[in-house]
Amino acid sequence: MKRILVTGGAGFIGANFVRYLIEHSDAGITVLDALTYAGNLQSLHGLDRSRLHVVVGDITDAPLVDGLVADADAVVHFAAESHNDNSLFDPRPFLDTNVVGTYTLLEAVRRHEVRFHHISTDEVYGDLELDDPARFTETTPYNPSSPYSSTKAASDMLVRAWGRSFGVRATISNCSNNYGPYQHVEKFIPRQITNILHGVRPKLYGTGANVRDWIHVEDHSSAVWEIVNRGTPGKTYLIGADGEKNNREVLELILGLMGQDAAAFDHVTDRPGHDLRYGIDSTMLREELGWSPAHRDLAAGLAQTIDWYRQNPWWWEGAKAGTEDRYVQQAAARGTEDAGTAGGGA
Ligand code: NAD
Ligand code: TDX
Repeated sequence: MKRILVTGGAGFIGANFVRYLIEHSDAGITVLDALTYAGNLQSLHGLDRSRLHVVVGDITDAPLVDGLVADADAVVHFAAESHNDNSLFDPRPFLDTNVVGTYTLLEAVRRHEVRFHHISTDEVYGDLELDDPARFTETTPYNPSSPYSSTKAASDMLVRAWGRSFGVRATISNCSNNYGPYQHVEKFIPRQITNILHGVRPKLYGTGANVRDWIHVEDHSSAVWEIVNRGTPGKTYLIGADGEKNNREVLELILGLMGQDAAAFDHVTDRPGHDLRYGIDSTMLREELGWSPAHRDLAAGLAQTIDWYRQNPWWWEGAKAGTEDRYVQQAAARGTEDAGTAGGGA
């Protein structure tokens, strides 16, 4: 493939994917990113600009999208509003970007007959009981819980319909929770690491029994690249690395790795509608495309991630105080005052 259009390439996973492509392919890359609060061009620092072209713009801008898609051999679509807590506070941007934005891209790839890969989430399947032996598979019925996950589910349905009705050559991947460098400080792992670096006690929602299935972002990138190259249009692939752990265990690991007491955190009011457990069965991807994750040790991956945040405060410090202020505002709007750290702490 000569030119890949990566939407959301200045976000956490998109930027890591661009870095992966620079290293593991010879494709030219065009990034289309609106640089919302979650986008950061610094996440692409140091990359070979002869292979990377960045366009600042919105995926709902149909004429802009049409021109960029016309020049691409494939589109890999990461751009989204991605944070559940924000979707509970103000759902509208989630509908605009995740639903209308995906529709806008689908119409363009349909017109220009360009291969499309849609990045989605395991959250479309709802949640599992803690003791359920089952995990999500490609045939699990959709049952999203939050405004965020329902807009991702809607976008998946659009992709399937554009494949069946208009012959768009599209694949979908639904991945579990990613961690690694360049993740916004609003998300669980970087929020707690940067709180500890600021001398602020981490915040655990509810009891912390909720389980997430963690995958290193590099493994997500390698899986997506396999699917883009060798996946079967019309198919959905689940991406996961058998990394289930509850939030309390993850937080205790982080505290231990950062030399803190395992109990040095605060329980705060739970997220409304908080999904209990996600778990991915990625057998199909592994058997059909021979993919497997390179990072299998969460403690080692967390140690590397902690080190990255320690070494790169220039990348995250600018977003920290505003993010914590947003948590305070969201808690106040719900009448629960304990979820944020006003002013980012210090
Ligand atoms: P992110 O919030 O870090 O990045 C999203 C990027 O999209 C930002 O750079 C932002 O500026 C851009 N963007 C937002 N609205 C846009 C618009 N209207 N037009 C153009 N660009 C826009 O998100 P992320 O964590 O990197 O997630 C990327 C994708 O992966 C999303 O589709 C998300 O649903 C999916 N996903 C994320 C995870 C996870 O653990 N983070 C897991 C599974 C799937
Ligand atoms: O301060 C916190 N304390 C806490 O206990 C935060 C921010 C989160 N949590 C909990 C909520 C979740 O159970 O940690 C878990 C992970 O939270 P997030 O990082 O907000 O991720 P999650 O809601 O699980 O969604 C993520 O994975 C799936 C991504 O943000 C989504 O984009 C992706 O689709």
